[in-house]
Amino acid sequence: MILHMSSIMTAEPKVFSVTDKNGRIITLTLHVGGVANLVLVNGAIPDDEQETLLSHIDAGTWTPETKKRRVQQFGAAFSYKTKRASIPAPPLPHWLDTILVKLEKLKLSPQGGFDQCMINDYPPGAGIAAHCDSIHAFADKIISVSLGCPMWIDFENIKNPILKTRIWLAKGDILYMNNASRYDWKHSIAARKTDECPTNPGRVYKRTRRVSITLRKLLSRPQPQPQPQALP
Ligand SMILES: O=C(O)CCC(=O)C(=O)O
Repeated sequence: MILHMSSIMTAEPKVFSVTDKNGRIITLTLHVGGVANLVLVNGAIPDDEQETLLSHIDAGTWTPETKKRRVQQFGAAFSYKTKRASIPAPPLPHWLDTILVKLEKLKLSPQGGFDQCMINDYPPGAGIAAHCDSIHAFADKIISVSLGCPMWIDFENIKNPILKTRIWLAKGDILYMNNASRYDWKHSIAARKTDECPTNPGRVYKRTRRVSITLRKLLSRPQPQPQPQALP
């Protein structure tokens, strides 16, 4: 019998460790939170690299996405209205290379590499509604890099919404959604000002700013816009 991976709704987490070039131990959890094929890479981005990334991001131009959340897009701009990434956007900036190289080494890149990036800026109280990234715009394999304030990300199974779980995203963590975790589950971040502490559930702490970098592979590249004809 051939069992398609996406038919596995939940799976037992498995933990692996690798050492990076600076001797830091990075922990990878497969099927994190019981979500099949979801991978969490703890501490993937060291503090100094996080600061460099944030300074590049803060030198960029933001577009409001909701009342609170703002975004920067590269490669192509995704529209939540059309569910397509067909709007031309600047190419992926070179300062993303440190992440892209890391993802290649960890074997978390799609064939041909990532070519679309959305940076989300979450001020305290902002979240993102439950969604499964558009299957019309993006291929399998989606990355979210967390910078700034740690937060819970919620997962809910689309076919069986009773299956829910939450995963703690600390700064410098990378979350990798592929196969079942990309297609069969919605993910969201609750819009609220405080979060429950993961190690001490009785305690809450105030949220501060979180920034995430989402990397995806486009199903098709935006067509160049026709140039206006010069008047005779
Ligand atoms: O902020 C995150 O980690 C998730 C972002 C996300 O879901 C998206 O960009 O579609």
